[in-house]
Amino acid sequence: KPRIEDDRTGIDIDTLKRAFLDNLFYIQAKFPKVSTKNDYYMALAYTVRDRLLNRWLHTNQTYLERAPRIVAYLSAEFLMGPHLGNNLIDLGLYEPVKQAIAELGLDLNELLEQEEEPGLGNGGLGRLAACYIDSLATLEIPSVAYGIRYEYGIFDQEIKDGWQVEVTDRWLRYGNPWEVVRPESELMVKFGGHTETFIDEYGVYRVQWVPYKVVKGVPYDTPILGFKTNTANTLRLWKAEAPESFDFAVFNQGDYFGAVHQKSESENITKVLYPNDETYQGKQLRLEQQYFFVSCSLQDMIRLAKMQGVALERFHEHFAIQLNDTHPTIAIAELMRLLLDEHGFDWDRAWDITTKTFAYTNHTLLPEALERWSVAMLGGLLPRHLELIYEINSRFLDEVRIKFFEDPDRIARMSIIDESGERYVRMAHLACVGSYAINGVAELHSRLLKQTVLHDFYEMYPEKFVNVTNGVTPRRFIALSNPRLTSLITSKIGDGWLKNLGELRKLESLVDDAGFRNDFYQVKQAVKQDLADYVRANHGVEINPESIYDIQAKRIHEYKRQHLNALYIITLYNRLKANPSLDIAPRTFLFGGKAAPGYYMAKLIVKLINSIADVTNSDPDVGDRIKVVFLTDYNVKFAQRVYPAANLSEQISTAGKEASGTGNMKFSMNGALTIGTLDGANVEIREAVGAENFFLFGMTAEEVLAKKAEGYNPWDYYHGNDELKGVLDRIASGFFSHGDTELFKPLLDSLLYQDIFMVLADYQSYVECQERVDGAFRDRDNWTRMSILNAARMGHFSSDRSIRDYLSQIWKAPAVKIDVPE
Ligand code: 26W
Repeated sequence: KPRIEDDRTGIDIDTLKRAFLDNLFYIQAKFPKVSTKNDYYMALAYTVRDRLLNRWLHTNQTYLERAPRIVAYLSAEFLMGPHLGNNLIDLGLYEPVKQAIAELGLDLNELLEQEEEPGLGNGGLGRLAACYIDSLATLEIPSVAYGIRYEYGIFDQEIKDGWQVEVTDRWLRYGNPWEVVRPESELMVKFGGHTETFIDEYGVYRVQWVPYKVVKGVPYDTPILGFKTNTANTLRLWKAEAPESFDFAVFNQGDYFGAVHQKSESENITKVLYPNDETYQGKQLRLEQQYFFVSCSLQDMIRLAKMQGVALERFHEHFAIQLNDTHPTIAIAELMRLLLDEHGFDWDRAWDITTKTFAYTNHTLLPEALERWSVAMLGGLLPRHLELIYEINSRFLDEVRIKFFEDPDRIARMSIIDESGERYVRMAHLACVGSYAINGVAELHSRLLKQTVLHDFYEMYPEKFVNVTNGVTPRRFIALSNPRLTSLITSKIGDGWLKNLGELRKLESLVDDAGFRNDFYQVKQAVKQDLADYVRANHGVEINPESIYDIQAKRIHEYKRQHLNALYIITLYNRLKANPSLDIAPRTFLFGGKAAPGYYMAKLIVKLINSIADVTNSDPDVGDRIKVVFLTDYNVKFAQRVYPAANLSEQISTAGKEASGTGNMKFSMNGALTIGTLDGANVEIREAVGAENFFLFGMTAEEVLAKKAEGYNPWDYYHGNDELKGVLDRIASGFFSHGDTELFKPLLDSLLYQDIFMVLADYQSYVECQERVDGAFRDRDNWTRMSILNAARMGHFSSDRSIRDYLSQIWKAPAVKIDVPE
C-alpha cells in the first residue's frame, strides 16, 4: 500500500527536502531568500536531529525498563568535533541528504563547514573520550558519559606576527541544536563550610556537612549514535547555576545586587575549560569544576538506580565507572560520602562497593602533569572529603604495613598525602587505592607505569594493572574525513570494514594490483589538492601537491619535539644554500597545534616555525623544494582535512614521554607513513604495519634513561656535529629574526644547557631517517605500496577494539539490542 512519509522521520529525497524547508521556516523563521548559511545549517541539523530522536528515546526507555549494567565514562573533557556529518554517517543518511541539499541548490560541504565545534577538551585525552563513546554506542553497550558543559571551550588560535594569540571560543553563540536541557533533573552540589558530628535516631555516630554555599547542576544531554545501530546513548554535560532559593535568602535581606552577583559567581564554575595540556596547575576553580561534575554525576547515577529499583548495595553491579585520568578522582571520596552520610552505610560496606565500582586510566608519565591538591585548599573546599581521604589513607597505610612490614620510605612514597613539604593530596594515589583496575594507554606506557610512577602500587596490587591500547573511531576519521578513500575501499571489499576494521586486511592482496595502486595514489593526490586549495585561500601560500606532505599536527610541547622537526628544516635549507642545485624531493612541512597560553617555550617554538617559514617560502634559491606552513587554529574539524592529506606523519616524541598518541593512528589509517620514535603506540603501530613500512629513528626509552643516568651533555652533540652546530648557530645569528639575536636565545639555551627531551641526542638519527624518507618517496609506486599496507594493517587501532578490551578486562558489561518499532 502507498505510504506517505512523515516529515520528522522520512528519508526519501522529497521528504528530506520538505522537512528541511519546514525547519528553515518554523525554527529559523526564514525564507530561503533571506537565509544565511548558518540558517541552512541549523535547518539541516534539526532535520537530522528529528531522525535520531526515535532511537534515543527508545534506547533510554529500554535502559530504564531493563536496568542493564551501565558503563559510566567520567571525563573533564570531551573533544567531540562537529556533530552533523558524524550523525549523517551513523544514520546512513549522508548520501540522500547530500542529494536533497543539492536539489535545493545548496552544497552539503558548505553547510557542514558552518558548524562551530564543541571544543570541550585540550587534545588527546578529550578526543579519546569522544572516540570511546562513539564505539560504546556502536557496540550497543549501555553507557552514559558525564562531563562539564564549558561555556568557553579551548581557545581559538590566531597567529599575529608569527606569535600565537588566544581568542575566546564562544561556541554557543548561535545556539546548539544537538543538546537538550533537562531542568527537571537539576541537582545540588555543596562547597566549603564545615562538618558536624551527631548521634542519629539509631544511636549511630554520624557526620553532617554544613556547606558555605550550594550550586545547582543542570544537565544538558546530547545523543551519541552508534554506527548503523538503533543504540543512541547520552552525553550528559553539567552546567552550574545559582539555586533560586539561595538568591532569595540574600534578596530577602534586601541585597538584590548581592544575590545577582552570587549567581554569576556560581556560574563561573562551568565558564571555561582550562587550556593546560600536560602541566598541572593547582587552581581552586579547577578543583571546583572537578568536584561539581563528579558530585552531579554520582547523584544522578544513584537517582537512576533508585528509579530502576536497583538497591544501593548493588551499585557496583549496576555501574562500572571509568575515571578518565585523575581529573574525576574525587569521585572515590564522593561515593564514600554519599553512601556513609546520605545513605547510612557503614564504612566496610561503603568501601567494598566503592572499590568494586571505579577503574582508573592513566594518560601520562610526565611528573609535572600529576595532579596534587594542597591539603589546605582541598580541606577548605571539601572539608568532609578531606576527612574521608585521611581515613582511606590511614586504613590503606595499615595494609601497606601488613604486606611490607615497617618500611617508612615506602609508606611515605605511597601515602595519599605527600608530607615532604607543604602537604598535598596525590590524586593518582587515591585513584590507585580506590579502583579495582588501573590501566595505561599503550603497551609501552603500561609497562613504564609499572616500572616507574606506579611501581609501588604495582607491587601492592599487581592484579589491578592492565593495558588497554588506545584506538580511534574509523567512522569520523576515515568515513567522514576521507570520503574518496572510503568509496575506493568499499568498492573493493564491501562496507563491513567500518564496523569491523580488521577487514581492511583484505586490501593487502590488492597491493600487487597496479590499477588499485593507481586509484589509491589518485585518491591521495586529490585530497592533497584540496588541502593545497585551503592553504592558498587561508594562508596565501602556494604548495605543490606533488611534494611530500610532511605533517606534524598535535599540541605544541617540548616533549613532542616540534623543534626537532624545525631543526631538520633548517638543515635542509642550509644544504640548499650551500648547494643550490641539490636534488631533493620537494617537501611541504605542515604544522598545526595550540600552545598552552602560559607555556612560554611552546609559544616560542610556534614563533620559530613561522619565522623559518618566512625565510624558506620567499627564498628564490629554495623554490618549491621546501615550503613551511603553520596551519592556524588546529581543531577536530580541521584535523579531518589534515589527516587524509598526509604522506608523512611526524611522531617524534622523546621515547618514554608520549603515553600513546592517537593522531599517529589517524594518519596511518589514511595511508600516511610514519617517521617516529619507539614511543607510545608507535611501537605497536610499527609492529602492525611492518618495520619495513615505518621510518624508525632515535633512542629507545631505556637508552634515554641510561643516557640521563650517565650524565647527558648536549654540548657534546653541538661540538661533535658540524651540521647541527651550523643549524643552531644560524638561529643564534638572528638569521630567522631580522638580526635579533635575543629572540630565540631562551630556546637555544634550553637545548644547549639542559635539553631534557634530548633533541640534540636524537638529531643525527632523525636527519638520516629523513634522508631515507626522501629516497623512498622518489619511488612513487613503492611509496604507494607502503602507504596501502599502512592503511590495510591498522584495524587493530579502531576504538571498537579498545572498547572490547575495556569490556573484557575491566567493565564486563554485555551489549543490549534496542528495538525501535516502526
Ligand atoms: C591538569 C592539566 C592536564 C590536562 C590534561 C594535564 C594532563 C592532561 C592530559 C592527561 C593530557 C593528555 O591529553 N594526555 C594524552 O592522552 C592521550 C589519550 O590517552 C594519549 O594518546 C597522549 O599520549 C597523552 O599525552
